[in-house]
Amino acid sequence: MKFTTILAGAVALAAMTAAVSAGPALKDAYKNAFVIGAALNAGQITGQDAKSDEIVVREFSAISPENDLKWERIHPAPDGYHFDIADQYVAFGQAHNLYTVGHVLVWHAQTPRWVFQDAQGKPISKDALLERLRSHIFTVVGRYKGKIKAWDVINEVVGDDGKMRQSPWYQIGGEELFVKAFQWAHQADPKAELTYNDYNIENPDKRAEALALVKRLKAAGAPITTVGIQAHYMLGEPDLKLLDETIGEFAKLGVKVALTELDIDVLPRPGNGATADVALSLAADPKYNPYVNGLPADVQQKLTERYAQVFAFALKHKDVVNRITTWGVTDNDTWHNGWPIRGRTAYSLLFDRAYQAKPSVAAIISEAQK
Ligand code: 9MR
Repeated sequence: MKFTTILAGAVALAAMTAAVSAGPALKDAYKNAFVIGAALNAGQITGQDAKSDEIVVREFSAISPENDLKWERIHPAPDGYHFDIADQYVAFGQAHNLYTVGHVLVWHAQTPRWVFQDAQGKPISKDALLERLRSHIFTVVGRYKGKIKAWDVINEVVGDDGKMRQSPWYQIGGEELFVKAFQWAHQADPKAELTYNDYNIENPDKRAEALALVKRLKAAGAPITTVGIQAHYMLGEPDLKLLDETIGEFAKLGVKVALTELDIDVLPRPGNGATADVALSLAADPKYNPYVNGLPADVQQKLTERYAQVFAFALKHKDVVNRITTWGVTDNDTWHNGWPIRGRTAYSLLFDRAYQAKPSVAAIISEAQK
């Protein structure tokens, strides 16, 4: 081979490497603080979205399954489990040495109705529901023992009114069901981190009940290790001082804290601000979808500052915070494109629609280097 050909190849390779690793990776910048994760959708899990996978492997040290380990996906009917995509998700984590999270065991959404009903469609007894849950937990947590390192055991069990959410799980099984869910998950994988996960628990009313709940569950013998602050934020809400306080309050209970589903919605939204209530659905109106042709520089700047602030507060508490996960990889994926109004152009994540790092990434990295 001619020297010039070799040289051309080397130059091309160097250019490629430069494009792939322009600066330190997020995971490397944070390796002395906590793991940094992204939620994966089915396209990313199965390798169809190879460009996102490249970002995940390069930048992140943890993964969560956005939808594919939820009850309706893996256990849609009483007599069978579908583990195809879930297995691929866990294999991806193993292949790339990523801290692999399981989401979710007990949730009021994306759980099929049959779980709570008998063959005639009538509500089942507490004992029958406990047995279904026990069997599900041992099957699923057991299957991925040692590979899934943290499970969201109970999700969104406190309502926005600061009272326990009246879900079928709670109405039929009471708090005892939550305690048992933690105990069974622990028996199925004694080393797994076990999380109570919720949104808006920075809000003082909801936080008060969430704190009281963690105390009650611990007192009743639930091996809860971690509280997951979902962190579905908007540009202006919540006041991030509340995040700072909330991490501090949970730390006092002797649990770790993870930011499990971080994203920041820049789009205007009618109504009462930051929430992640999946039941919310609002009518489309162009005034709520203002950035179809791109994000104005001043909004990008605000988004960047907001992301940097979130990470700065987490770093302040790095003795107790063990993970920050963003709820998706690029803006192509964010659930905010479809919620609470369908068909919008959202900008909630760290990588843009062309798979490029947004300015937020450099700002987050510079927080770790301060
Ligand atoms: O991001 C998920 C979206 O694709 C689903 O349509 C939605 C349906 O319930 O669930 C989203 O993920 C939620 C997560 O599982 C729990 N916390 C709130 C998240 C955003 O809604």
